[in-house]
Amino acid sequence: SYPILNAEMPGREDVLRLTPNPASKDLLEYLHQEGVETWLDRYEAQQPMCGYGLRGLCCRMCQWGPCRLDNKRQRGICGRDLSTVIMANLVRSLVAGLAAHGRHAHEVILTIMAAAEGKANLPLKGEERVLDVANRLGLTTDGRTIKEIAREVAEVLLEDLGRLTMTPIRILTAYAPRERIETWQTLGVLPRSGAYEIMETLHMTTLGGTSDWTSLTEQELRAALAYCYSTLFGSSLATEMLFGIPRPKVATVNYGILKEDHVNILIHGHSPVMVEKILEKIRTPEIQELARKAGAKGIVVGGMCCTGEELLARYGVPTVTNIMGQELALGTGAVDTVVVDMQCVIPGMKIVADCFGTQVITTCNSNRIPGAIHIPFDPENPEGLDEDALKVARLAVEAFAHRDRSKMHIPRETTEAMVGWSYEAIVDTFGGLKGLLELLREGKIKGIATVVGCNTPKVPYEFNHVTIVRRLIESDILVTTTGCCSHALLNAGLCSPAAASQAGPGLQEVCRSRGIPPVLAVGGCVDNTRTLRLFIDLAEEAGVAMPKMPFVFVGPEPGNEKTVGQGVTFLAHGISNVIGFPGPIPVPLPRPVAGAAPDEYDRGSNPVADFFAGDGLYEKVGARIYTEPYPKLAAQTIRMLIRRQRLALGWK
Ligand code: XCC
Repeated sequence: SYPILNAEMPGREDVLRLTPNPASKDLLEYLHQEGVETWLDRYEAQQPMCGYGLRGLCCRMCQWGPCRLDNKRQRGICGRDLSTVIMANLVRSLVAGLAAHGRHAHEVILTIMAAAEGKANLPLKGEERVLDVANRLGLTTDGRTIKEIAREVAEVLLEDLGRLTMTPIRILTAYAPRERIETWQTLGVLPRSGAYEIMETLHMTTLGGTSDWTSLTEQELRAALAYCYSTLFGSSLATEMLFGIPRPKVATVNYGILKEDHVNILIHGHSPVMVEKILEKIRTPEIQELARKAGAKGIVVGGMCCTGEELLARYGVPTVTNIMGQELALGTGAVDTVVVDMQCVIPGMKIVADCFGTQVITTCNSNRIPGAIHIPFDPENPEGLDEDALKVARLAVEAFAHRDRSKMHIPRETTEAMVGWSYEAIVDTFGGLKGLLELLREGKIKGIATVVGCNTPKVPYEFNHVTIVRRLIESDILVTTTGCCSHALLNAGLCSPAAASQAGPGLQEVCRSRGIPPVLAVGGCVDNTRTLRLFIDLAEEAGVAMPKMPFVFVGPEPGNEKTVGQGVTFLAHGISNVIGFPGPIPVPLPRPVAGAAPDEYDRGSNPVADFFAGDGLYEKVGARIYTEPYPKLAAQTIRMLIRRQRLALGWK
């Protein structure tokens, strides 16, 4: 039977009581008083949410339906059963995320080609990465210019994105551990490319496609591996080739970086290509002078979402907030212009922008917004890049003169952070992989948890991220973080070396002696590759298969379709997931939900939940999914998992 899920969703009071950043609380209250609509108002208006949709039991993959499946109607009109519907919905959302990261990778890879061919005025700042990837791929480097090598690497990355024949993804062969490749080969889940697996997934799940839900679990793994090695690696490596490998640096973050008497420009999205140029133009004497003429004391650039993380990691450009903070940032009334590229730019942001007269500039043809100024970057026609970036910089500065100063409400919070934790930066800080492994073995660091992902209104905004991570570092678990989660942790001060005082004795000593924070912000979401590479290489250094290592993937507040692939990527590598809110699977919760009537509890089990949370997936890849919406209990689950792994390894 298929039980009904009824998790406790927070109301406005819960959000205001529990959200950890005083600046967010302040702005949520302020905007509510001012009658400016935000996600919180629309979230309330959506209650109660559709129970079929919440559980992945609504099938909309043909025009016969939609079919809603439950205990009484266990098949859709075509005869498709519950498990197939749940799995089809899941794997479709995974490939939607794959498409998003794939489009991101595509833009950066084509930009490398344009830079290498001299069409785009962009230097290749990441020579070290170009050579490293070329060597791993076995390309000839002797006697060739860096541009020639970069061009060839970019061709491989592009092919990995779009290949249609059964040749393995070359980056997978170059970076994945042998033991895992053999496992995936045995399971028959080696992918062809990002684009192919999207096509195959949609093909398998359309009307009259597969009715064997277990074949969709295989496609889920296959598509996740394509997601990982063609789009995440594709974006992350290509961006490092273009703009360099980040190194540790100190920065200031949070809403208080916005200044009343400065031009405030926010950059937002995921692909840091055009914004790199815009930043260059903003720093020119011409634009600085223009700002002074407009009456500003200077120019502040602040970052949101993953484009923000990219600039934070590379240049220490301050970040402000994440996907669910974007409306709040504009609600300060102090932002003159927001420049957006692709993904996670919610339509609600423009509604708030219009309330405060904020200028919105879009730079990606895939992410148009009605009423915004559109100055697109096209890597296949990059000749106008400099001119267009200058145009954006000018427009952004000129907007300062039109700001309505009666509406400004800037919270004062600023937070210090140490950022720029690339794979190389982490390894160097610990004196090589050996050094970090030794700390793990002796138990000064008990394990590594990568705590990542979006925000969701289904938990009190940022509360789960911050609560879980506080508990983990207290237990000597080192944390790496990316994306919207990292904005929450950055603003909470957990990425500052001073946060070492909140860590347990072992981790505290490790951090103090190196002057580093217990939470390492490694970059945007595509840079989960940095943590994955660390996990792969540490396991190899230890001579232990990945599923045996004391590593955990944690997604406390999943939101975007892109997060599905992140979790399954780590699962495929043998790293268990602890997820804060159930995915669209009817998951039996471990206990009754407070306040709910007994018959509303989730009880029993179903084949898909059993597969992911029970032994099905575990027997294939050595990892499973744990679902725990309550953050203190989630932290406890993570501690137990790590403890169990350590005991099995014979580590204290
Ligand atoms: Fe988007 Fe990347 Fe999710 Fe945040 S964490 S909501 S995907 S910005 Ni990447």
